[in-house]
Amino acid sequence: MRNKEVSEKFYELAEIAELAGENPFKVKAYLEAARVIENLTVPIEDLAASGKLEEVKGVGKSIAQKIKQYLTSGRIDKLEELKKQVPETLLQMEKIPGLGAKRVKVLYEKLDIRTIDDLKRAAEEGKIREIEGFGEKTEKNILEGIGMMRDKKSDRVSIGIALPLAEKIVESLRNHSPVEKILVCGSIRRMKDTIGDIDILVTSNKPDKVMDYFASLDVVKEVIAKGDTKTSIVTFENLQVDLRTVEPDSFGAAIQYFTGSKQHNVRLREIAIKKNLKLNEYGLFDLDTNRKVAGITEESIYEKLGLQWIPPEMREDTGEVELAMDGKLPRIVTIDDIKGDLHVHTNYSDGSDSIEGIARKAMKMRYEYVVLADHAKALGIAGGLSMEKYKKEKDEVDTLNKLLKPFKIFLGTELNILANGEVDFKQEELSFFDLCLAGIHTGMSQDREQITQRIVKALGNEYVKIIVHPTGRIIGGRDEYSVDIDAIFAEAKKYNKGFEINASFERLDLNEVNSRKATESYGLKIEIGTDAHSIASMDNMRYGVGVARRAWLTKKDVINAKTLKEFERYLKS
Ligand code: DGT
Ligand code: CA
Ligand code: CA
Repeated sequence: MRNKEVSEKFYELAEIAELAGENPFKVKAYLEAARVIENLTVPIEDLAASGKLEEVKGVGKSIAQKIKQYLTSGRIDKLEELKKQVPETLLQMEKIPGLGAKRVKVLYEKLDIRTIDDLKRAAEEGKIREIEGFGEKTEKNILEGIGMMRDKKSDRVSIGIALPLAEKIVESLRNHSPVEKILVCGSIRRMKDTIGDIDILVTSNKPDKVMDYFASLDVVKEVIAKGDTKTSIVTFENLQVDLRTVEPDSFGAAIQYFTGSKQHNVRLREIAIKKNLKLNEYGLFDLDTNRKVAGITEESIYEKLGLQWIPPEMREDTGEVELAMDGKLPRIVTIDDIKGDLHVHTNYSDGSDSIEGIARKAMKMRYEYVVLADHAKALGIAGGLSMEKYKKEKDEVDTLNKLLKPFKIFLGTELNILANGEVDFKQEELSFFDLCLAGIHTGMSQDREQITQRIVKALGNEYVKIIVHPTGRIIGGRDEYSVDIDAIFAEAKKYNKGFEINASFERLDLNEVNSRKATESYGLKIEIGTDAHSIASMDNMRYGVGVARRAWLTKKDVINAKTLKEFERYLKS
């Protein structure tokens, strides 16, 4: 049921519409719709599917259209349009305890308060209490609210939050400031699963212009430091972003240095010393003459150190330097090697998109196949399917496959590993599916022995081929459940079963350590699946591939790097 989610969108729409100065009747209508949807007792997606939205009180033609758009595409055009009209700083202000859209709008109109800094100053100067309807108490609350917002300690965030943000900043700088070269370095370039801060390097002949523009970006909550070569800001997500300008003839050395990791860089400097060279962020220098021997490109630095160029994802000093010295780096898997997504949810269960939409997206991503893996019946809250529903789904798959050839849709299922290690369906029913994935969705607080035994039992089921999100962690949400990973890997080896790197950026599970262990120590195969519940989330594949690359996986370790032919053979095995 997606009522809550849709309702929240309409609350957001109402707030933004108010800030944007939309007609008050419209604002009221959005608010009313949000409340009605929140209190509906039937799933709104069912009403939409049966064309009954407009029968709901408070839902007229235009609101119904917006609901439908949101349910199918995950966005509301009107909302996106309004967002462009309202400065991001106002939207953020509105989240301060004690302030709502109405008040933010008044502050903006009466005192020209546009940012949290403006607000703080006005409150400190006692200007806010003078506005009608505000008073001294409100002013005090606002100051406290700002304090609370700023004190919120920023933890590491998922790469799925940090990377798109970094890309947005890079695009703005590219389009609106005089940058020449620009690259995101640090842990993002290494595709680490969580990110502490964002490091961006640029070259420019007008660095001060670039710095000014950077500090004025609408993602900026606070400028921490602003200098000639480095500016640091904090975004509204509480993420720090460091922007550095470097000289063009040091760019290679600088991106090498600021990509890290620190441990990898330490190793490189040791190698440099042995060769009577010195490596720093400005270049590689001959110790006797102080002459620069490399620095413009990163490749030249590795080359002069006698190393193969090392992919950023491998730069953690876990053996990559030795291999690069011997010219023996593995060819790690790339996003282009991926030929299909084996874990996608459709609107048959709790996904938001149709089979055809998913298939067309997969084709656009140049995949050769996709596996639909809707939830099975035991997961009621996610609209888990009965065998009858899967059969209906299969009919649609068969019809589409005729149309989309040679692209191929497979019908899979995401089974639940129940508390006793059994799954949702009987063995003879499981034979119906092209691919059975299985995962733990409930009973995660069982003890280590119990959880391990559950998975061991599921691995023994001849139809279960892959264990999905094997440790259950949610980044920033939930720790891994307690499980003996070596025991389940050893068991899986007996039957040649696979494990998933769940590419959804809140999960990234298996993580890099366990993925590397599975392949290196146990010779197991890995499936990288997005667990997408919408077409847009199928793009999360790149985060899963990031984990795989950090785990040194090659194409042959990855089940969905198989061509369609090879994959069909795998399904039959
Ligand atoms: P993060 O931000 O915690 O996710 O991780 P990184 O790796 O992005 O770390 P960060 O932002 O502190 O520094 C970026 C890179 O700069 C780091 O990977 C290597 C380089 N770096 C920073 N500080 C040092 C240092 O003291 N020594 C060396 N060798 N390199 C450093
Ligand atoms: Ca960083
Ligand atoms: Ca940094």
